[in-house]
Amino acid sequence: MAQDLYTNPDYYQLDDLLTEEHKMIRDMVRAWIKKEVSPNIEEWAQNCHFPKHLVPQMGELGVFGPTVPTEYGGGGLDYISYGIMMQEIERSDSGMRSTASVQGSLVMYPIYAYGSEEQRNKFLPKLASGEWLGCFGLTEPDSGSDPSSMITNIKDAGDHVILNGAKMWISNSPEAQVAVVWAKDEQGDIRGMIVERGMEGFTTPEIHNKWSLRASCTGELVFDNVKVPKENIFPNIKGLKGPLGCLSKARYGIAWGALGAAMDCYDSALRYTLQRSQFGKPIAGFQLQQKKLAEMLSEITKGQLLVWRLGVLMNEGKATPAQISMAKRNSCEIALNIAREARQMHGGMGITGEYSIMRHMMNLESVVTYEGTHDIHLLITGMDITGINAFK
Ligand code: TGC
Ligand code: FAD
Repeated sequence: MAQDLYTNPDYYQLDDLLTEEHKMIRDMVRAWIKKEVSPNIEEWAQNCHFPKHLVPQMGELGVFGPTVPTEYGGGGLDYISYGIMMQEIERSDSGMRSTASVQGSLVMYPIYAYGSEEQRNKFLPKLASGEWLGCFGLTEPDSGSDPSSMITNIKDAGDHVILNGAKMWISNSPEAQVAVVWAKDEQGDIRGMIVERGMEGFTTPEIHNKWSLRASCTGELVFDNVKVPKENIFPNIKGLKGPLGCLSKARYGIAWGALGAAMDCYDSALRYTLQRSQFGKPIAGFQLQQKKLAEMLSEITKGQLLVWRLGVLMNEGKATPAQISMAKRNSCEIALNIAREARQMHGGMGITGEYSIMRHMMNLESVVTYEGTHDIHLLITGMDITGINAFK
């Protein structure tokens, strides 16, 4: 097991923009990652093992729902704190960050923002502590980038609804106790609801054979005439803006998180090229390697400034969905490019599990696809600046 020597690149003294509380949160999450995740993550990923024993620890650490008010078990923190947490977690593994961002942004957030007081009290504290794991079902086999085309549906049956359909590619689903599910009602409106494990007709088959996010479990959600009590339906939201509102929170976390993966790749590449000698000197002494390192650090620094500013806008309630899309897309692109360059800079060693690079690279292929693909986010920006919809 290679030692975890990570130190984050901070070329423009971004630390000066952080509060003491932010730095304390970062140091706490980093110490936990170094102790509990780094020594084992490679083996878990190689063996497609989801480390579910870490879920309560993540709850204790406070990474589930950090922006949810403390009265519901959340952290009551700001969005920069949330971003820092996602960055520290994803620098270890995108799958670990997935676990945290699904739980916080896609499960706890909608229960908090759209749920009844009873729903908040019943579900949020157990999700915040990690006693329960949640998942979020929007995507379907024939409905990915265009979620409005979903066919999963509910029919009124008195004090409950009957849910039928299937969701695909759902992070955490095989291990989740609760699922936030989006389905069309008889009027064709998208409604959100909480489906609980154990409800008759509800199953969560696992999806196997992934080359990416191997330490995160992914599955389906299958609903065969599931009776969902009406008290489990979100009373305060209707329409696609419900799930899209959750995605805005999660995409924000990914914008910080994917940069974390990039920072880990850069950190590793810098150390490796200083230590590895060929032709009688460290390979970091060759111009081609320096070009790669300088460009990596430039992109990381620009990305860091972008997500920090976005965090300020989030705190002020001023960030737009299109701004979030730009940051998610930018961070994913930077991270993938840096992972690919870093892989080459590690030579043959770059394909092994001795270094985190290849794992990051494979993980990032999912990160650039989920929560809206790279091209979808580009089209969101395109529509925002031109006013013309190029999706349809
Ligand atoms: P459109 O007509 O544009 O919008 C419908 C309504 O929603 C509002 N809206 C948003 N609200 C909040 N946040 C956002 N980001 C929003 N984007 C749009 C919009 O204002 C409108 O409101 P209203 O009041 O007028 O009804 O919808 P459209 O059908 O044209 O679709 C637009 C499009 C393509 C951008 C959208 O559907 C989209 O983002 N597609 C990508 C799908 C996606 O991201 N799926 C993610 C699934 S979950 C996931 O991947 C989890 S992985 C987690 C992990 O493991 O980390
Ligand atoms: P498609 O929508 O079929 O897209 C295929 C290609 O066509 C893409 O390149 C896309 O950009 C392009 N395309 C589509 N429409 C247009 C257009 N109008 N113009 C130009 N190009 C277009 N979903 C959930 O609901 N919950 C989860 O927890 C979740 N977790 C996931 C975990 C993993 C590991 C993965 C891989 C996916 C997960 N997803 C989840 C699903 C994810 O959000 C979708 O995969 C993603 O939204 C893309 O949908 P799709 O795969 O159906 O691709």
